[in-house]
Amino acid sequence: MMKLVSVSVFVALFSLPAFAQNYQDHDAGMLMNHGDGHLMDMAGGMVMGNNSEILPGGCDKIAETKEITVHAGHKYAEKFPGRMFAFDTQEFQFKPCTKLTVHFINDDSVRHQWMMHGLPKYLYPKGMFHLEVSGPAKISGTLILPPGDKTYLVHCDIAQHMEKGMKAQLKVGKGDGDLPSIPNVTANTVQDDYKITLPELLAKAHEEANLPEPVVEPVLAVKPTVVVEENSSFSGVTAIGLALGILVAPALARKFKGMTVTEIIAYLFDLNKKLIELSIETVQRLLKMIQK
Ligand SMILES: [Cu+2]
Repeated sequence: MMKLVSVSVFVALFSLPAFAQNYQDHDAGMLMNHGDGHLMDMAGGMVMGNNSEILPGGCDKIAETKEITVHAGHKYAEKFPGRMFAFDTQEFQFKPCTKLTVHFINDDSVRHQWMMHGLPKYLYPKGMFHLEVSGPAKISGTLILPPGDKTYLVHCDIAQHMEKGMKAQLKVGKGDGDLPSIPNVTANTVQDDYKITLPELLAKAHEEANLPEPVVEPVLAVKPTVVVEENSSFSGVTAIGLALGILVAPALARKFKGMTVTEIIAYLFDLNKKLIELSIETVQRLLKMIQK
């Protein structure tokens, strides 16, 4: 029995770090100030558009002081089918002129951002307020929200992270509408469908695009004996090549040196055939363009 107890204690002791997630804290005091509210540290933590003092135009005073903690990570997307990354909150709402401090916790071992767009550019470089860190880590920043009712996009701008679900909206006042494809808040712009088959999907796309019936290629009465490769770059590139070839015909004469008369005739015949095929193809293409 004692043995079992000591084993359990041993196991419990060693599994503790697994329960207590260790976040690297990117303390604001450790961040280097690059001016313009751009703070950075050597460990890759970054804050852009940090502003805890200057009131945006139209704000007489700070209406409220708020603090939020937002988590980012793969696990928050588990409840959203087809999504890979998410914030733990998809929608935020604050009074105009709120002084907002965001504590951003990245639970993943990749880089994530909490990036807000559309802010006044005279106060926020590129109109952005932006927290970014490679996880697991925590980073904090402060901004003062502008006046007026407006909905701001918040997302992670790392390639494909927003498309995979890391997207939210922040409404100041009543906001001015909803953004699409926010997990659990608004419908996806392109709805995933896991049951449809590929031919059905193609037919549907065809129907939605309202395309005419596919045009059947006209069949030539006399088929060319040599099939020219169906290559879109053929006509243009080859035409230029042939034109150049004709222009430098005297130089070609050297090519024929040592060839028998029969070989030269065969070569010219082949070239002529190619030219005819090319013109047939060009006419076909032109006809197709006219039909469209
Ligand atoms: Cu991300």
